[in-house]
Amino acid sequence: MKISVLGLGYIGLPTALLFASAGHEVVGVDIDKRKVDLLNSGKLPFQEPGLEELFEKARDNFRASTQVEESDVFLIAVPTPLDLQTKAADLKYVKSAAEMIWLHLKKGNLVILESTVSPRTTERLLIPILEKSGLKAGTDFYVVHCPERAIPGKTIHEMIHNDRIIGGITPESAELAKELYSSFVKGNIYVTNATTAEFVKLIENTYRDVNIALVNELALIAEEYGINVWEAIELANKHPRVNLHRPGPGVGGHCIAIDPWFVIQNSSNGRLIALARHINDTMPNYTLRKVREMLKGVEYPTVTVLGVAYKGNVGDARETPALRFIKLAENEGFKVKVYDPLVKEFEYPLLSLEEAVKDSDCIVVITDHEVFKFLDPEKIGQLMRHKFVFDGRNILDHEKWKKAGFKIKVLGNGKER
Ligand code: SAJ
Repeated sequence: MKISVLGLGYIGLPTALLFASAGHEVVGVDIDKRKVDLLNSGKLPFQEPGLEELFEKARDNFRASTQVEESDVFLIAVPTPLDLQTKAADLKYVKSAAEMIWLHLKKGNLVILESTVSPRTTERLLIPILEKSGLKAGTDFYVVHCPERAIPGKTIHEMIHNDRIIGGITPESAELAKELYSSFVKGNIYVTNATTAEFVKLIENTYRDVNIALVNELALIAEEYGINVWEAIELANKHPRVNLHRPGPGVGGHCIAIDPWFVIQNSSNGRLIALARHINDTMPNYTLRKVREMLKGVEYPTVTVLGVAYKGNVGDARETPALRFIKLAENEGFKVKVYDPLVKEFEYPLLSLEEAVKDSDCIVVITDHEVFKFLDPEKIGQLMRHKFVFDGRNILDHEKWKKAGFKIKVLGNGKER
């Protein structure tokens, strides 16, 4: 098959390379000429475990281009960001991808939408654009929504091994796409209709968001009762049907914090989902409140943020709760310094550990990077002005830090009062 993949981002590029390494002829299309040139010269625009090896394997069957050309299959993997004003999916990239495709559409082609969208987008937005070709969806060409489900940091492994949901506008569309994905997917592939598939993708992330909101709320309640929520969660999870998530200083990334809005954008319901979003969105405010309490009396306080990636062990800072925390802290007159050994690009200067802790009053752990467990509190303490730590993820060895003279607060630990 000749496959054109539109959008060479975190999902589109690995998907294109997986199809290419399975023997298909793949053209990766992106409007960013720099990215296209980079790929054609054998370089990757971003890092992800296993991507380099995959690129090597796929190179003979893969090339990048800024133009769409005739193909058997067109796969759309463009971003669908949240429109902050309407709290709905911004579909401008899906629209422009579809506009590029219909000009080259032929009888028997398959069009796949992988981008995350709100229910009915395939039917109501994508198909009418494709039918500008004069061909009829479901009769002349095939259309499916096949949401990606891979987690950053393990994208390639999960793309191969996770189960997949394919929603066809007709059963034939779904079967055709199923056969195609079978060329590299080792998990089970389940078929349904397009609107259900759109909904399924969204409710997976909504499930996670609502569950995280639950533990975040429990963390606040536990503090009031003088309970350590981490101990309580561990004990509750001994129950065979309970699996509580981990509280934290906020929920970031381009999925969990966004997709719940797409579920409710065209629904008259969704109070719980919206409330969960609000609880998670305001965790950075709560974190700052706790830090302020710790630093009461300290003049012109400086805090050091440990970790600006949106989650542990990745270098991705998109929609990170750290940014909200930093902005709120600056608004209140805090000086903020940032240390994250995994992140390469950020709105604020990324300092060395020594620079970041020098003359600081408090370390605030926002991201649960594994490497933070191995920091040396003795050395760090010698550089700081005051020795306070707020551990928003409960990842540090608190006894070790206390021994080095630090006063520690852990999010959700009410036993510390
Ligand atoms: N988080 C918590 N507590 C937890 C788990 C996560 O505070 O117990 C926070 C993280 O720190 C992070 C955010 O939530 O800020 C999201 O992280 P995540 O690891 O839950 O998810 P993502 O956004 O990296 O990837 C999710 C995955 N979805 C699910 O697990 C249902 C992934 O499988 C999806 O493919 C991806 O969204 C996506 O692209 O939609």
